[in-house]
Amino acid sequence: MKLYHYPLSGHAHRAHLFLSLVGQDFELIEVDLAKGEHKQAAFLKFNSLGQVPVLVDGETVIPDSNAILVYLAKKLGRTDWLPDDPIGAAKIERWLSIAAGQIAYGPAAARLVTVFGAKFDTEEVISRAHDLLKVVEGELSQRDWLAAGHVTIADIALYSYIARAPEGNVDLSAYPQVGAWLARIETLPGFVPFARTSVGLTA
Ligand SMILES: N[C@@H](CCC(=O)N[C@@H](CS)C(=O)NCC(=O)O)C(=O)O
Repeated sequence: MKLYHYPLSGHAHRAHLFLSLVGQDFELIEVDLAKGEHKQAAFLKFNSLGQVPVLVDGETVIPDSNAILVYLAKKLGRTDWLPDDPIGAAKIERWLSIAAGQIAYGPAAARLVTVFGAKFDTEEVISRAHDLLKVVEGELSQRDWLAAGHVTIADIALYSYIARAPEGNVDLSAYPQVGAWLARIETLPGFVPFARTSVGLTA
């Protein structure tokens, strides 16, 4: 399999991390976002939105980080990572929606401001990040993992942008359960870290 990625993209890291955790052989192919490679015809044929990550598995092309998590778990028959039963699957889907919603418009957006100079309302995106972190902290005070009694793709979908939230000036110190959960993920066999940048609270 080939993963088209960008090293500073948390969406791409999400897919990279899961490929590594499930022990899948893969090749990383860097798409040069700075040079606009993602908006050129060769890449747009993989993802008409012109975004990384994209997974290519033979003739199959899967754009979108959460779609890649679902594809891999299903293809590899990993019901430990993505349960088949209606309630278990619905619990995962809830967190995938949060990853595409509150995470993207909260901690990911706050980091886009500091790492890439994106023009978002800084106060608003940081405040959205804290609103979400309070919810995640509350959920993790009841159990070790977000969607089941063990790690699932829900945890992987939220990991990268929460781990690097301080780069977007989102302070994680008020969320000890979140900190412990990040550490649990970081000790999983096959864990690969998301690149760090020295901006925001990590400057
Ligand atoms: N929903 C998509 C979002 C992907 C995304 O926002 N990718 C960013 C990098 S983090 C990107 O490629 N941005 C370039 C652009 O939108 O022009 C996913 O989960 O994969």
